[in-house]
Amino acid sequence: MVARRIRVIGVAAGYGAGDPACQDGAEVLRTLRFLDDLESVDDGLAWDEPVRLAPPLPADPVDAVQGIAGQLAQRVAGHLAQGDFPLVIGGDHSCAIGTWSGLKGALDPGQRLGLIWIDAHMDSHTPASSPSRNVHGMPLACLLGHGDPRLTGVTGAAPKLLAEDVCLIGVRSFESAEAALLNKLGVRIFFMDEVQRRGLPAVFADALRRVTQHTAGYGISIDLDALDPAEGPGVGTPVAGGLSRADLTDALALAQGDERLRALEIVEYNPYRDEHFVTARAIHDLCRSVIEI
Ligand SMILES: [Mn+2]
Repeated sequence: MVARRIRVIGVAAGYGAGDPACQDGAEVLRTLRFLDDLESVDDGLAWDEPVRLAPPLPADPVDAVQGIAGQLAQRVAGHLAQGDFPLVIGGDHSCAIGTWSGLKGALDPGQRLGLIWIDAHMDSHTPASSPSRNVHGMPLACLLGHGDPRLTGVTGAAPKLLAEDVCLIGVRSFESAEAALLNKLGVRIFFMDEVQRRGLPAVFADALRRVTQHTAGYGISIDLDALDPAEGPGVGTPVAGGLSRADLTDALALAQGDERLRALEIVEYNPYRDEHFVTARAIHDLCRSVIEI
Protein backbone atom coordinates (compact mmCIF):
# COMPACT_ATOMS: atom_id res chain seq x y z
CA MET A 1 0.00 0.00 0.00
CA VAL A 2 1.67 3.19 -1.11
CA ALA A 3 2.17 5.87 1.51
CA ARG A 4 -0.87 4.95 3.54
CA ARG A 5 -0.65 3.98 7.15
CA ILE A 6 -2.85 1.02 8.00
CA ARG A 7 -5.23 1.60 10.88
CA VAL A 8 -6.75 -1.58 12.24
CA ILE A 9 -10.22 -1.13 13.69
CA GLY A 10 -11.39 -4.11 15.73
CA VAL A 11 -15.14 -4.39 16.14
CA ALA A 12 -16.09 -5.98 19.45
CA ALA A 13 -19.65 -6.77 18.44
CA GLY A 14 -21.65 -9.90 17.67
CA TYR A 15 -25.13 -8.39 17.93
CA GLY A 16 -25.97 -9.35 14.36
CA ALA A 17 -25.28 -13.06 14.85
CA GLY A 18 -27.18 -15.82 16.63
CA ASP A 19 -23.95 -16.68 18.45
CA PRO A 20 -22.13 -13.49 19.53
CA ALA A 21 -18.72 -15.22 19.93
CA CYS A 22 -17.08 -13.35 17.07
CA GLN A 23 -17.25 -10.20 19.21
CA ASP A 24 -13.95 -11.44 20.69
CA GLY A 25 -12.25 -12.20 17.35
CA ALA A 26 -10.41 -8.94 16.81
CA GLU A 27 -9.19 -8.76 20.39
CA VAL A 28 -7.72 -12.27 20.15
CA LEU A 29 -5.82 -11.27 17.01
CA ARG A 30 -4.55 -8.13 18.69
CA THR A 31 -3.50 -9.58 22.03
CA LEU A 32 -1.85 -12.62 20.47
CA ARG A 33 -0.12 -10.26 18.02
CA PHE A 34 -1.06 -12.07 14.84
CA LEU A 35 -0.54 -9.00 12.65
CA ASP A 36 2.66 -7.79 14.30
CA ASP A 37 4.98 -8.51 11.38
CA LEU A 38 2.89 -6.12 9.26
CA GLU A 39 3.75 -3.22 11.53
CA SER A 40 7.01 -2.72 9.69
CA VAL A 41 5.47 -2.73 6.21
CA ASP A 42 5.33 0.58 4.35
CA ASP A 43 4.14 3.26 6.73
CA GLY A 44 3.23 0.70 9.34
CA LEU A 45 0.15 -0.76 10.89
CA ALA A 46 -1.40 0.39 14.13
CA TRP A 47 -4.36 -0.90 16.12
CA ASP A 48 -7.09 1.52 17.17
CA GLU A 49 -9.06 1.15 20.32
CA PRO A 50 -11.83 -1.31 19.47
CA VAL A 51 -15.28 -0.14 18.49
CA ARG A 52 -17.75 -1.34 21.12
CA LEU A 53 -20.99 -0.26 22.74
CA ALA A 54 -20.97 1.18 26.23
CA PRO A 55 -23.60 -0.33 28.54
CA PRO A 56 -26.52 -0.37 28.99
CA LEU A 57 -26.97 -2.35 25.81
CA PRO A 58 -30.16 -1.78 23.82
CA ALA A 59 -32.77 -4.54 24.05
CA ASP A 60 -33.26 -4.66 20.28
CA PRO A 61 -30.22 -6.05 18.41
CA VAL A 62 -31.03 -3.78 15.45
CA ASP A 63 -30.44 -0.78 17.73
CA ALA A 64 -27.14 -2.32 18.85
CA VAL A 65 -26.03 -2.89 15.26
CA GLN A 66 -27.04 0.67 14.43
CA GLY A 67 -24.96 1.96 17.34
CA ILE A 68 -21.89 0.04 16.21
CA ALA A 69 -22.42 1.08 12.60
CA GLY A 70 -22.58 4.76 13.48
CA GLN A 71 -19.37 4.60 15.52
CA LEU A 72 -17.56 2.54 12.94
CA ALA A 73 -18.63 4.78 10.05
CA GLN A 74 -17.21 7.78 11.90
CA ARG A 75 -13.97 5.96 12.66
CA VAL A 76 -13.50 4.86 9.05
CA ALA A 77 -14.24 8.34 7.72
CA GLY A 78 -11.81 9.86 10.21
CA HIS A 79 -8.95 7.61 9.12
CA LEU A 80 -9.66 8.25 5.45
CA ALA A 81 -9.57 12.00 6.12
CA GLN A 82 -6.07 11.50 7.59
CA GLY A 83 -4.99 9.66 4.45
CA ASP A 84 -4.84 6.32 6.28
CA PHE A 85 -6.08 2.92 5.11
CA PRO A 86 -8.83 1.39 7.31
CA LEU A 87 -8.54 -2.34 7.97
CA VAL A 88 -11.69 -3.41 9.80
CA ILE A 89 -11.64 -6.69 11.73
CA GLY A 90 -15.05 -7.98 12.89
CA GLY A 91 -17.13 -8.79 14.71
CA ASP A 92 -20.03 -10.27 12.82
CA HIS A 93 -20.70 -9.18 9.26
CA SER A 94 -23.33 -6.60 10.25
CA CYS A 95 -20.37 -4.25 10.89
CA ALA A 96 -20.13 -3.92 7.10
CA ILE A 97 -23.03 -1.46 7.34
CA GLY A 98 -20.76 0.86 9.31
CA THR A 99 -17.56 0.30 7.33
CA TRP A 100 -19.00 0.94 3.91
CA SER A 101 -21.46 3.66 4.97
CA GLY A 102 -18.44 5.45 6.44
CA LEU A 103 -16.45 5.06 3.26
CA LYS A 104 -19.33 6.20 1.07
CA GLY A 105 -19.83 9.22 3.32
CA ALA A 106 -16.16 10.13 2.90
CA LEU A 107 -16.46 10.35 -0.90
CA ASP A 108 -17.54 13.51 -2.67
CA PRO A 109 -21.28 13.76 -3.33
CA GLY A 110 -22.11 11.84 -6.48
CA GLN A 111 -19.01 9.67 -6.33
CA ARG A 112 -19.74 5.95 -6.40
CA LEU A 113 -18.25 3.20 -4.28
CA GLY A 114 -17.44 -0.29 -5.56
CA LEU A 115 -17.47 -3.37 -3.33
CA ILE A 116 -16.28 -6.96 -3.69
CA TRP A 117 -18.17 -9.11 -1.19
CA ILE A 118 -16.43 -12.45 -0.60
CA ASP A 119 -18.75 -14.77 1.31
CA ALA A 120 -20.35 -18.23 1.38
CA HIS A 121 -23.69 -16.43 1.80
CA MET A 122 -25.46 -13.50 0.14
CA ASP A 123 -26.18 -11.52 3.33
CA SER A 124 -29.04 -9.96 1.41
CA HIS A 125 -32.09 -10.66 3.52
CA THR A 126 -34.56 -8.00 4.52
CA PRO A 127 -36.44 -8.20 7.83
CA ALA A 128 -39.43 -9.54 5.85
CA SER A 129 -37.50 -12.41 4.23
CA SER A 130 -35.10 -13.48 6.99
CA PRO A 131 -36.03 -16.69 8.83
CA SER A 132 -33.62 -15.94 11.72
CA ARG A 133 -33.87 -12.11 11.68
CA ASN A 134 -30.14 -12.05 12.46
CA VAL A 135 -28.75 -8.82 11.04
CA HIS A 136 -25.52 -10.42 9.80
CA GLY A 137 -27.70 -11.97 7.09
CA MET A 138 -28.78 -8.50 5.92
CA PRO A 139 -25.85 -6.07 5.57
CA LEU A 140 -25.46 -6.18 1.79
CA ALA A 141 -29.19 -5.57 1.28
CA CYS A 142 -28.94 -2.63 3.71
CA LEU A 143 -26.02 -1.09 1.83
CA LEU A 144 -28.01 -1.43 -1.40
CA GLY A 145 -30.82 0.51 0.29
CA HIS A 146 -33.13 -2.35 1.32
CA GLY A 147 -33.87 -3.03 4.96
CA ASP A 148 -34.62 -1.45 8.31
CA PRO A 149 -34.31 2.35 8.01
CA ARG A 150 -32.17 2.39 11.16
CA LEU A 151 -29.54 0.47 9.17
CA THR A 152 -30.03 1.81 5.64
CA GLY A 153 -29.88 5.36 7.01
CA VAL A 154 -26.42 5.29 8.61
CA THR A 155 -24.59 8.44 7.29
CA GLY A 156 -27.68 9.39 5.26
CA ALA A 157 -30.69 7.75 3.71
CA ALA A 158 -29.49 7.11 0.16
CA PRO A 159 -28.21 3.67 -0.88
CA LYS A 160 -24.47 3.40 -0.26
CA LEU A 161 -23.92 1.08 -3.21
CA LEU A 162 -25.40 0.73 -6.67
CA ALA A 163 -25.91 -2.82 -7.87
CA GLU A 164 -23.78 -2.17 -10.94
CA ASP A 165 -20.75 -1.50 -8.72
CA VAL A 166 -21.05 -4.61 -6.52
CA CYS A 167 -20.25 -8.28 -6.88
CA LEU A 168 -20.19 -11.34 -4.67
CA ILE A 169 -17.61 -14.13 -4.86
CA GLY A 170 -17.80 -17.63 -3.39
CA VAL A 171 -21.54 -17.90 -2.72
CA ARG A 172 -22.86 -21.42 -2.08
CA SER A 173 -25.56 -21.08 0.60
CA PHE A 174 -28.53 -18.73 0.30
CA GLU A 175 -32.30 -18.39 0.41
CA SER A 176 -34.36 -17.72 -2.68
CA ALA A 177 -35.59 -14.31 -1.46
CA GLU A 178 -31.99 -13.08 -1.29
CA ALA A 179 -31.21 -14.30 -4.79
CA ALA A 180 -34.45 -12.71 -6.04
CA LEU A 181 -33.50 -9.32 -4.56
CA LEU A 182 -29.95 -9.36 -5.93
CA ASN A 183 -31.10 -10.55 -9.35
CA LYS A 184 -33.79 -7.87 -9.50
CA LEU A 185 -31.22 -5.21 -8.65
CA GLY A 186 -28.64 -6.63 -11.06
CA VAL A 187 -25.81 -7.49 -8.66
CA ARG A 188 -23.23 -9.84 -10.23
CA ILE A 189 -22.82 -13.07 -8.26
CA PHE A 190 -19.83 -15.33 -8.86
CA PHE A 191 -21.17 -18.53 -7.34
CA MET A 192 -18.70 -21.12 -6.09
CA ASP A 193 -19.30 -23.34 -9.13
CA GLU A 194 -18.24 -20.51 -11.46
CA VAL A 195 -15.14 -19.95 -9.33
CA GLN A 196 -14.32 -23.66 -9.61
CA ARG A 197 -14.92 -23.68 -13.36
CA ARG A 198 -12.99 -20.53 -14.29
CA GLY A 199 -10.53 -20.25 -11.42
CA LEU A 200 -10.43 -17.49 -8.81
CA PRO A 201 -7.86 -15.31 -10.65
CA ALA A 202 -10.15 -14.91 -13.69
CA VAL A 203 -13.20 -14.27 -11.52
CA PHE A 204 -11.36 -11.79 -9.31
CA ALA A 205 -10.11 -9.89 -12.36
CA ASP A 206 -13.71 -9.60 -13.61
CA ALA A 207 -14.76 -8.43 -10.16
CA LEU A 208 -12.07 -5.74 -10.10
CA ARG A 209 -13.18 -4.46 -13.49
CA ARG A 210 -16.77 -4.24 -12.34
CA VAL A 211 -16.14 -2.42 -9.06
CA THR A 212 -13.74 0.10 -10.59
CA GLN A 213 -15.51 0.94 -13.83
CA HIS A 214 -17.87 3.68 -12.60
CA THR A 215 -16.54 4.33 -9.12
CA ALA A 216 -14.17 6.63 -7.25
CA GLY A 217 -12.74 3.66 -5.37
CA TYR A 218 -13.65 0.26 -4.04
CA GLY A 219 -13.50 -1.92 -0.97
CA ILE A 220 -13.21 -5.62 -0.23
CA SER A 221 -15.32 -7.29 2.46
CA ILE A 222 -14.25 -10.81 3.37
CA ASP A 223 -16.46 -13.09 5.41
CA LEU A 224 -14.11 -15.84 6.57
CA ASP A 225 -16.81 -18.42 5.88
CA ALA A 226 -15.96 -17.95 2.20
CA LEU A 227 -12.94 -20.13 2.95
CA ASP A 228 -13.33 -23.87 2.98
CA PRO A 229 -13.97 -24.97 6.59
CA ALA A 230 -10.94 -27.25 6.40
CA GLU A 231 -8.78 -24.13 6.16
CA GLY A 232 -10.96 -21.68 8.08
CA PRO A 233 -12.83 -23.54 10.81
CA GLY A 234 -13.05 -20.51 13.14
CA VAL A 235 -16.24 -18.95 11.75
CA GLY A 236 -19.85 -18.63 12.82
CA THR A 237 -21.52 -20.47 9.95
CA PRO A 238 -19.17 -22.83 8.07
CA VAL A 239 -20.26 -24.14 4.66
CA ALA A 240 -18.42 -26.94 2.86
CA GLY A 241 -16.88 -26.48 -0.56
CA GLY A 242 -15.29 -23.06 -0.17
CA LEU A 243 -12.31 -21.09 -1.44
CA SER A 244 -8.81 -22.27 -0.69
CA ARG A 245 -6.69 -19.98 1.43
CA ALA A 246 -3.87 -20.05 -1.15
CA ASP A 247 -6.21 -19.11 -4.00
CA LEU A 248 -7.73 -16.25 -2.02
CA THR A 249 -4.39 -14.82 -0.92
CA ASP A 250 -3.14 -15.02 -4.53
CA ALA A 251 -6.25 -13.26 -5.83
CA LEU A 252 -6.08 -10.50 -3.23
CA ALA A 253 -2.53 -9.79 -4.33
CA LEU A 254 -4.09 -8.47 -7.55
CA ALA A 255 -5.31 -5.54 -5.45
CA GLN A 256 -1.94 -4.97 -3.79
CA GLY A 257 -0.73 -1.40 -4.19
CA ASP A 258 -3.96 -0.39 -5.96
CA GLU A 259 -4.66 3.22 -4.99
CA ARG A 260 -8.34 2.71 -5.80
CA LEU A 261 -8.66 0.20 -2.95
CA ARG A 262 -9.88 2.34 -0.04
CA ALA A 263 -10.45 -0.18 2.76
CA LEU A 264 -10.43 -3.86 3.64
CA GLU A 265 -12.75 -5.68 6.02
CA ILE A 266 -12.39 -9.21 7.41
CA VAL A 267 -15.24 -10.52 9.57
CA GLU A 268 -16.88 -13.41 11.39
CA TYR A 269 -13.74 -14.72 13.10
CA ASN A 270 -14.89 -16.99 15.94
CA PRO A 271 -11.77 -17.73 18.01
CA TYR A 272 -13.54 -20.41 20.06
CA ARG A 273 -14.11 -22.55 16.99
CA ASP A 274 -10.62 -22.07 15.60
CA GLU A 275 -8.27 -25.03 15.55
CA HIS A 276 -4.62 -24.36 16.37
CA PHE A 277 -5.18 -20.77 15.19
CA VAL A 278 -5.32 -21.87 11.56
CA THR A 279 -8.04 -19.26 10.89
CA ALA A 280 -6.10 -16.53 12.70
CA ARG A 281 -3.13 -17.30 10.49
CA ALA A 282 -5.37 -17.18 7.44
CA ILE A 283 -6.45 -13.67 8.47
CA HIS A 284 -2.82 -12.68 8.71
CA ASP A 285 -2.09 -14.07 5.24
CA LEU A 286 -5.11 -12.33 3.70
CA CYS A 287 -4.03 -9.01 5.19
CA ARG A 288 -0.46 -9.46 4.08
CA SER A 289 -1.39 -10.31 0.51
CA VAL A 290 -3.17 -6.97 0.16
CA ILE A 291 -0.72 -4.92 2.19
CA GLU A 292 2.77 -6.17 1.36
CA ILE A 293 4.82 -4.46 -1.31
MN1 LIG B 1 -21.30 -12.64 5.56
